[in-house]
Amino acid sequence: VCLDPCEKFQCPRGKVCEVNEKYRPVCVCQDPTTCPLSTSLSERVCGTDNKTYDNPCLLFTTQCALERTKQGHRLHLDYTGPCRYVAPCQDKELVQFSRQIHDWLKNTVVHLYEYDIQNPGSLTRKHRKIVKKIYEIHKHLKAGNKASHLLSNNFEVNYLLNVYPVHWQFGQLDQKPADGYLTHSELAPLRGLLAPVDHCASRFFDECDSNKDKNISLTEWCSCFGLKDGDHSKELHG
Ligand SMILES: [Ca+2]
Ligand SMILES: [Ca+2]
Repeated sequence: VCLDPCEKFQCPRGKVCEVNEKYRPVCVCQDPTTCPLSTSLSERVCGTDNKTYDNPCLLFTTQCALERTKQGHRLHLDYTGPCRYVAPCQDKELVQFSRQIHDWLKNTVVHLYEYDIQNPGSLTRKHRKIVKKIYEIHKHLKAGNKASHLLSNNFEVNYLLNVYPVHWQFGQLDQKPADGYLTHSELAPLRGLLAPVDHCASRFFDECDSNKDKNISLTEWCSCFGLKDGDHSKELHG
């Protein structure tokens, strides 16, 4: 009895394994009619084409059928749930959205330090040292003190308060692979979190890729948050 070559062969979503004439496993587009019938509305997802699909299987089989076309290249899962009417995001709102996300990242870094106090070892030593500094500057600022005396210069204060959180988030997302670029799937967790709650999220992430090569570089990412080259081209030492 021969082993089925497809038995341990994994295909990406939207594709199924087939045995070809050389008895080798190959991935081919899955027939959409073989997708499980959705009995629950909760399986619906919204694609980046702003169409609602009854379940992720239908979206991924459509994506496969459109593969190598411009349309298919742009089709991804945008968020779970049916597509909502999204009011166009105005320029002013986009700037405000970027500020809000920036503030949220800054707060996240402060909370990281608080979390690490409760759960020691969650941060690396180098990371904790920086996060602790940020935490302390925040405490001083809250108390109405000027923070700049804590550090040698304003570049350092600006780096820690404004730039580091943006770099940190980039590093958190840039994992598969960690190559200095964010792909659509690396961004998906953040996009999926923000897109359903803010109508500027999609525009923000799309425009972040300013050279339209489908990847977001660290420089592009930083300029999305209004950071200038001079703010982040230097790394902090010590
Ligand atoms: Ca990457
Ligand atoms: Ca790019």
